[in-house]
Amino acid sequence: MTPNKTADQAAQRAAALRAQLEDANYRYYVLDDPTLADADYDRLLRELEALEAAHPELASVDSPTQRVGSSPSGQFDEVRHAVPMLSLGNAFSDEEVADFVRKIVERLDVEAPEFSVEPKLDGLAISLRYEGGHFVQGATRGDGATGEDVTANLRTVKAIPMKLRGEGWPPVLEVRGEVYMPLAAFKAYNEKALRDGGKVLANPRNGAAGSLRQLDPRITAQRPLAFYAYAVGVVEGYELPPSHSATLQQLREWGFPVSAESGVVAGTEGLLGYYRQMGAKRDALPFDIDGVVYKLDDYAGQREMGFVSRAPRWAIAHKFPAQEQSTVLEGIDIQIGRTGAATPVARLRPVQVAGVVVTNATLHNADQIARLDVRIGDTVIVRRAGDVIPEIVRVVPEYRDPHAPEWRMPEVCPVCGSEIVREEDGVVWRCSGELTCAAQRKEAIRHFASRRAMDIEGLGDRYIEDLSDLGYLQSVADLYKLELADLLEMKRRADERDGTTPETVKAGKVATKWADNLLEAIDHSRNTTLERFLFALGIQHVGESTAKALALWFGELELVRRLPWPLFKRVPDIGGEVARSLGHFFDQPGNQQVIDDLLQREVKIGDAHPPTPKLREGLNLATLLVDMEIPKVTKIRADQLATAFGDAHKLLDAPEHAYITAGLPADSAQALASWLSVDENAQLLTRVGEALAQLDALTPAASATASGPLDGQTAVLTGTLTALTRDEAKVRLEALGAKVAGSVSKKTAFVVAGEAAGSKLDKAQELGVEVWDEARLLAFLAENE
Ligand code: D41
Repeated sequence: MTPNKTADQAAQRAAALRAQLEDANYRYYVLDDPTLADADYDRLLRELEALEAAHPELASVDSPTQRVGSSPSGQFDEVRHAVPMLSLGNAFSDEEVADFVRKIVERLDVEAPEFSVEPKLDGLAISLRYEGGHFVQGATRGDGATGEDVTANLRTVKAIPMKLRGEGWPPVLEVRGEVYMPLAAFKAYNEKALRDGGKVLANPRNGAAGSLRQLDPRITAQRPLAFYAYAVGVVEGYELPPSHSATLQQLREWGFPVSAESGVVAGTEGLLGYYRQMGAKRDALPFDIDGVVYKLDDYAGQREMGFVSRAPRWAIAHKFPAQEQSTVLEGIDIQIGRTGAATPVARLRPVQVAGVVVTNATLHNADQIARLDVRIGDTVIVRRAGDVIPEIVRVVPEYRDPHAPEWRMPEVCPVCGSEIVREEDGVVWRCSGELTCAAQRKEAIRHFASRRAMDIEGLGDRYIEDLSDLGYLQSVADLYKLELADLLEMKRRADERDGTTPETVKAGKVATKWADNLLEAIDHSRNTTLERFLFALGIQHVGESTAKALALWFGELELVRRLPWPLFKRVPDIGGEVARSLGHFFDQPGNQQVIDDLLQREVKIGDAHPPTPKLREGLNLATLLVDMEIPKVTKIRADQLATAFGDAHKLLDAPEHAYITAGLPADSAQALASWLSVDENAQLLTRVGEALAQLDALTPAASATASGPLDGQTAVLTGTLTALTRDEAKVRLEALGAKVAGSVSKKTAFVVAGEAAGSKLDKAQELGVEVWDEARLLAFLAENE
């Protein structure tokens, strides 16, 4: 582009650029099929801007360059709607919809009238006026008769065409529709506002309404607004198609976005089917909707039905249950989780939200409370969407008691009185009481008994509460001490406390039956696996998959409970944080005591096996020195130290200058010496050295000192296994001495073929290699592990 083009050339180029940019908008907003990359759009737009600056005579209000907003106006002028913008009646139930249809059937004498159906967007209704195909004025609905002139703001909404496409449009056309803010844009806008310390939008609806009412169109231009057309107003010099659906199609051709979710259905059944379909889709839509709208499709029928006050008898909105309600925040409780995390929970005056009574809402953490600035006694907006836990969206500041103090995290745990401390990440607060805290103890027991842990059926929250409160459960190990008399006594005291004393023979029998069942379930849980047991202990950061990995790699509890933490890092996917958390847990004498008690009370871990031979691969002083996370001791330095000293004891006994002789640079040598001068660290190194020796003895190198039933045999796994993963099968076969290979040869001892096994199975059959199915594998493992 050169600014000194001739006026003619410039005009031609500007027209071409505008056409290209408008086409890009149309493809993006109407067809939902963008072809121009954002960067290219920007490039063309800048070229057009430069051209218009160099040739002021080319400027035009409907140029794509004007989408950035003109300068602010003092106020909005009034606009009278020549054809009033009607309001819509609401239906909240299937019966009301049936009534609506029945009236039409009766008056028009048709059997199953056809309806145009569309989602009801939660935005702001507007009217757009086009003269000669050019956008000339846009107004809000206002009271339906008079609205506000927001033309300048609407010019910034890229989904609204400034010029109509195609040809043959009416000389005067008013299009009505909804301006809304798509959810992704709303989220992105708020995230940016939070980062920049700006004001966040309360919800997409307010976002749309507030943006259109900005006096400065340049602010509106920053707001990501969109638009859907759903009706026409004044139409001059043109005969519309005979139905609403055909009109929408025509509007689409002229360049207006029309919802892709709109359609035509017949009769009450059709409407209700559409309602349920949209209800199911609601959470997945890229915009908020608060219901659906039904419009009699045939215009002749519409005219015959007419209006009542300002609402058409031929259209109705069928609303979804509201997802937001206001209520009063009566208090903020602190919930203490299994690991002590202190989570604030809002106690609400009960309120119906989307058909469910809500009494609690999550507040996530103290930061969230500060961000929302919620205070006890506030009127708050509660939202419940889909299956998610209800949450507080915002406070209604108008109803705030001016004396309400800011909320603060209590300094001590409401359950045990221990200090509540803030974690390093600054977000999580934790009760420091650990197992002296009854709340943490109860949560620990609940977790221990849960289905995926020890699976004690029938031990509900209520019983955990009562048994703990009455002193029967100090730790999870006490579960295995419970006797029939304890349970009956607990039940009696709980009934007494609650004022329910059903001292009848029948009640006595019911209680005994319940207690018998629970005792049986507890007894049943005694036989467990290492994986479940480790998971059940409720160690911070140790979920099911970590527990499983530990069980597979180390094989037996005695090992796991005694290992120093760096050894845990030998397991793939276990990093420093999880390893330290394991170490910390097993370093607590109280935790070791609980484990002793459990074993003594005959909890049996049935699947002990030697550590996997794979453990040996990384098991040497050098890797462990790296795992210990000693400052400035990198892999190279660790190798040098291991080569020079051979074992942990020698390293511990060596003076600092020996590190230098070993090849360490002065700064590493110094860092190591100062690290080792801390008693705890020296002890850790001693323990690591001992563990190394112990594991060396336990995990003979795969081929050398063989001792498993599959020693010297090579197995191949193929196909899909159902009861265990291939990785798991591999580790377990290796634990029994097998070598697991990737391809079948004459040397293969056996092939384990799961479902849909392919060429490896063919090969095995061809070579006459033994083939095991999954059942045989499981039987073999059960027998030999
Ligand atoms: O999506 C909407 N919010 C929507 C609103 C819609 N899809 N259709 C609508 N149709 C009408 C009539 C039938 C009167 C043309 C409406 C509205 N009205 C409406 N919006 C605000 C008040 C009325």
